[in-house]
Amino acid sequence: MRIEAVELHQIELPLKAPFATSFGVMHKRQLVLVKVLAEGVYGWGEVSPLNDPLYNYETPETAWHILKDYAIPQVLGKQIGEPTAVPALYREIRGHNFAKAGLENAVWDAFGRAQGVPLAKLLGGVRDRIDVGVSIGIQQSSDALVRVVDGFMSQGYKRMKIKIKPGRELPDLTAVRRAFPAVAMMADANSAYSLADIPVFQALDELKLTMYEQPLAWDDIVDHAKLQAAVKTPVCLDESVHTADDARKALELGSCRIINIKVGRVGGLTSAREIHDLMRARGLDVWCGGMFESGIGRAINVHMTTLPGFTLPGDTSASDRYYHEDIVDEPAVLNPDGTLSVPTRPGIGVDVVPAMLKKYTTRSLTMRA
Ligand code: OSB
Ligand code: MG
Repeated sequence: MRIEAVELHQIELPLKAPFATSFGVMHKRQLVLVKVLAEGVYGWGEVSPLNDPLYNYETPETAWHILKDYAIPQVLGKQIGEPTAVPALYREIRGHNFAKAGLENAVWDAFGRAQGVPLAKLLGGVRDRIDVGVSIGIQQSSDALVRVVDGFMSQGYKRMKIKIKPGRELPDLTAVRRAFPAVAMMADANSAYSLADIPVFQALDELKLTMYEQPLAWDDIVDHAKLQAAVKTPVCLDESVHTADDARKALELGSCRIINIKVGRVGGLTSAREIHDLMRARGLDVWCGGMFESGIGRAINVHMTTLPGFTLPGDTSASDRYYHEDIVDEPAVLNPDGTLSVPTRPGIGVDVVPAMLKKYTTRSLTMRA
């Protein structure tokens, strides 16, 4: 298919509740939606770095620049045989994976719509519902955290991911474990620790967490190997894996036993599936991370999670966990059994509601071949 035009729409969605991590508090979510137009069909993608360069170096502003001035010009007017051919069109651009993912994933959606096939099927997915967990920010107190966990458990969420920071991890996680002896729970440190904290993680080993997510530096895989050798709980990498080659090196070093795949961080669905394939070939678990996506990004995550190697619940919570209203029809709703149903219509299976897009858009751009 020939790419005739690409639109960018930056939106800002108010979050229902501020979200606190070891790197700060977020109140509003800025996202860039990408729409490709090609031979009578269209496709949507989403660019989802944090508003500020605190998770990786990207922001909505850097993504806008990279897309407008470099990536989109390489794609406009090109004849594309399959979506996996998109990354090669801009392979000279180093990094900026969230920006690239928004564009590539929009092409995947367009192919699904053109062929009348759901994205899950195009990718090789095997499920029609996926297990979901919830990522919980740092709360005022351990008691408050226990109440929040209780609320999400009664909604049906299958796994509690708790953000930790130095000094709060033992009291917080111990309180949750005492209150809920059997709940599946894990901790995400977002790089707040160093090797000097090995004794802290050895103490946490007693709490039977399913994993420690990105405990050490955001660009490290060497120290993580030392930590993994010293603890029983599996280490999961998030921030420091961007390609299948990064994943291979991390496994060779013994830096992790699990990978959180975020389609944006790894540059799009082609790369995400490569990492999935590599981990699956070695019998290791992956799961789908989240970036507070809108209904577009969430739908893409849900389709990706249908691949057979996504064996653990993802951070693909329902729309109402984040937002009062979403920009898509139909927003993702949690089933009582703690799953999300995979959309069955062609492509990503959801559509942007024009009135919602208008309400939340802060800037737009159209580029034509
Ligand atoms: O580290 O997984 C993370 C959100 C933004 C940036 C980084 C992370 C997160 C989350 C929330 O944990 C995931 C979600 O619910 O979308
Ligand atoms: Mg994380």
